[in-house]
Amino acid sequence: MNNNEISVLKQIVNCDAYALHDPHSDAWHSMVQQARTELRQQGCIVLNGFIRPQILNELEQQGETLTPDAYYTVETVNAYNIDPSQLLPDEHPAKISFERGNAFVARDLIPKDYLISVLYTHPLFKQFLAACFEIDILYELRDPLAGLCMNVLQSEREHPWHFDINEFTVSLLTKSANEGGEFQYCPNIRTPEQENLADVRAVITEQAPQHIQHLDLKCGDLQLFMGRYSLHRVSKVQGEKERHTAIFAYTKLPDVIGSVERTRQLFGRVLPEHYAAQQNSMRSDKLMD
Ligand SMILES: O=C(O)CCC(=O)C(=O)O
Ligand SMILES: [Fe+2]
Repeated sequence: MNNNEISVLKQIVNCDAYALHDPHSDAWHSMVQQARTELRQQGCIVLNGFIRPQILNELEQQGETLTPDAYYTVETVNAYNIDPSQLLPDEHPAKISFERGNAFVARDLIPKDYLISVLYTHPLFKQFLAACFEIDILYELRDPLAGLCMNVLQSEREHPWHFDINEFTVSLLTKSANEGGEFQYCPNIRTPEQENLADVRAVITEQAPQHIQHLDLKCGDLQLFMGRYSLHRVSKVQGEKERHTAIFAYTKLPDVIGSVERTRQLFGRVLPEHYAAQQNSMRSDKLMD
């Protein structure tokens, strides 16, 4: 690692608290150990104050310049993002639909010198995350639109209960709502082998608050999350202020590109790379979505 890369990292990350710049240090190893333990138990860890407080304003402002370019649409979805008209029993939780009102700014609209782009591609950031997730190497998506996105929730919009397609996600709150916009999740409510439909149904019909954890995220907190197994949502944003998160998606395998259908849903457009990759599949489990 050259000194320039280390100094770039130190301008963004609070390296006094999180020693990402020094993977050989005891501090780095104990941080990773703690993250692994919490991820195994809870499927989630929050690194409070991960970003240097001096640049939080810049981080928020950069996000604000991007949001006019987000793809705004309100979609009817279910927790699995599958077609609910397929043959499913009436009590199946995929029969319950919600309005997904979050908007995404795609990667090709985020300048390469923006803080979130620099962080997403930084080798020391990726090395640290790979270690936390107990993976040898994390790859950026080869998808020109997904991989790095800004997620925008305007007033009265919510990101309803769902599972992610990716096994794990890393996100960073860059602007918080005045009210609402709370991240809520049910740790490991399903496993690669078991859907656990009864509990999922209980949660999304508001019958099982005991399964739900609530996160009080602040701008600059980094969240590591196993979103394929933990049902989660962002509650409705209230008040005028928007909620913005940067979503850093990585995969265990190189060259991952999203499907044509999903790309169109999320970004409202599809590029030649998506059609070319249409045959590729990244599924590694037996789950339905
Ligand atoms: O915006 C967030 O905090 C989480 C977003 C999320 O769950 C997703 O994009 O899949
Ligand atoms: Fe998600």
